Amino acid sequence: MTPRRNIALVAHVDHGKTTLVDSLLRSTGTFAAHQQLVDRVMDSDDQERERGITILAKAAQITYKGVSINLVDTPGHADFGGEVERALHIVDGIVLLVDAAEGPLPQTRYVLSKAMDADLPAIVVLNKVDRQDARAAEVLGEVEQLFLDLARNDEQLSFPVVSTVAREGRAMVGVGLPAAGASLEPLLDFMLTLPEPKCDSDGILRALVTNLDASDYLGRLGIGRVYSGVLRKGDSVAVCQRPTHDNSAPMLRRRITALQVFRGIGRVDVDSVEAGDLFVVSGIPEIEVGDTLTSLDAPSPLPRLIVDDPVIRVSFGVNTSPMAGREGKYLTSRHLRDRLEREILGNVSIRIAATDSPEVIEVSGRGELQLAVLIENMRREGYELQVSRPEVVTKEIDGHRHEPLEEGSVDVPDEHVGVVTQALAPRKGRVTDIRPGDVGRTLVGFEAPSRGLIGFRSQVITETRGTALIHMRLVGWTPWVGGLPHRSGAAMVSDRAGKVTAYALDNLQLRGTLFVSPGEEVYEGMVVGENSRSDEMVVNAVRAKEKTNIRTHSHDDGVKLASPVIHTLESALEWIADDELVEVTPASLRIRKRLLGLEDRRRAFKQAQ
Ligand SMILES: Nc1nc2c(ncn2[C@@H]2O[C@H](COP(=O)(O)OP(=O)(O)OP(=O)(O)O)[C@@H](O)[C@H]2O)c(=O)[nH]1
Ligand SMILES: [Mg+2]
Repeated sequence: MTPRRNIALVAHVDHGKTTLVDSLLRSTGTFAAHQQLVDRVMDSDDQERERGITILAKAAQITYKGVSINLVDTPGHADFGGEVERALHIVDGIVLLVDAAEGPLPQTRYVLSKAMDADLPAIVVLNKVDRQDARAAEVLGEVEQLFLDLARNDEQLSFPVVSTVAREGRAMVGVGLPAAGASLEPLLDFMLTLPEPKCDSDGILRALVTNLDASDYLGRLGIGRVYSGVLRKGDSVAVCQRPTHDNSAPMLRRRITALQVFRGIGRVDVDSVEAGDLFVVSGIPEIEVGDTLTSLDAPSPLPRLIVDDPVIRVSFGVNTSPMAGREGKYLTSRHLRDRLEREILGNVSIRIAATDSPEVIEVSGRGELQLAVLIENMRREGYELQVSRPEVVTKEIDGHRHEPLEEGSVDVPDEHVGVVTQALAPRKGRVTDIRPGDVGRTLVGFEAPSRGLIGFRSQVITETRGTALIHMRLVGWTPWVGGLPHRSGAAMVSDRAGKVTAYALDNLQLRGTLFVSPGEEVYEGMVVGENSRSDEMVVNAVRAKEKTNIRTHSHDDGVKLASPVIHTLESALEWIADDELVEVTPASLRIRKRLLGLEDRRRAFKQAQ
């Protein structure tokens, strides 16, 4: 049997995990010298490439000194923390990357504590030692302190340290700047000192599913690790499923029709996967994360892996705006439903549910960013839809309604501490800790209900002019905190269809902030801006200047318009109220009232009274 290692790369966002995987692939000759390799090859999804972040954990395989190493690249963004937790179940050690300038940040602590819980040994990589502001020796001190805080036993306190320039594939043992001609061998050699997978190829088959994927040809795929025995193509196995109300150990009998392992950045078909290796299995449409594949004769499931429940939900509806169908290809409820059903095939943390209306589907997930990524994917694929304001999922605990609670930290320049504390107060947030960070910066720790934190990130980023580093994650449930303030102004709503004129906007801009520009087409019930006051304002945004006398220049003379607020998908979803929707099409984002006609809104308002 080939000796092997399973290793996860974990770190705070942007500390260089995916870049290091590139260099490991190159330096082990996984790519032929002539092969062109894009940067961050593991970030294969379009949005991963554009946003520059990893969203899904993915595995690649390299061979070094005769040892086959599965590398699991994980996301550093907190919305995708569940991906990291599940990845830790299939590895036997971790590479903890820390940016040599930034030092350990909140997600560094989070992933390290999870690794320590699982008793996984670590290699510490001080990455980006080439940065002008690198302070590797100091950062190592901070990392040591972090280990002291989190270690469950003394063994966990000793770990090898490597300094790297991941981007250039250079490494050296200890702290310093690797020489110009250095390679990644020092790091690879330490990887071989991480433990071999503990496994028993002779035992009863037990294979845990820790992730899902989907393929156009093969349907739903289950990804995971064989803990004991051998998983064989063609064999029939027991699939141990999630317990239900009336069955504490539900089980299916299924045949393994196709089996793969990771090879380089791809996957290859195999006839069997031995204990200790990672597998990709197809042909079991019911497969879920947490399931064990085991022997039919003597089923022996592994402890079930719990997937965190979604905490935020929105509704996806058929686009009913007067402009529906102009830009998209897929418009019907059938299209939406099929697309969402395909999504949950391979996406563990998204759930969907039917609603009273066949035109509307409820979609829930782990965070705003996660849902935004899904919506963005759909519009790029040619879908049109309308989306409601995100709301949190609540839960009854001891007869009381609870809502999700998050803890977080904001790293800001000293002069902006007030921005953070003032943004938290109305959101029912509580500052838990204020301490000095890097020179001239402060770390503000806080706790707040998730509901209050919708929009917090964009507010703080804007008000600190992009200088804040924000990190939040779910920690549990808190009793419902009651009403929370939303935006300060109400909607400015167009009362008719037409093309926006500069002349009309010139007047309207005195009353609030505008979302549209001259020439843009609007419809009745479309939101064109935010009124400075808190009552809805119905306006004519298409009014043309009366032609009392003839002018020499054609444009609305001398009108000076402030530039409009251009909403992103995320900011539009945060901004809207319950009686509003965001209309999403491949080319446009518009905000609208649910009820487009003024009379309809008046009637609904009266009925609600
Ligand atoms: N100066 C310098 N920059 C680096 C180095 N390694 C990576 N980077 C840069 O750091 C940025 C983030 O790198 P990624 O590899 O995407 O980081 P990541 O940890 O995978 O990020 P997430 O997956 O989103 O958590 C990129 O712009 C890299 O080019 C390095 O050794 N030196
Ligand atoms: Mg990455």
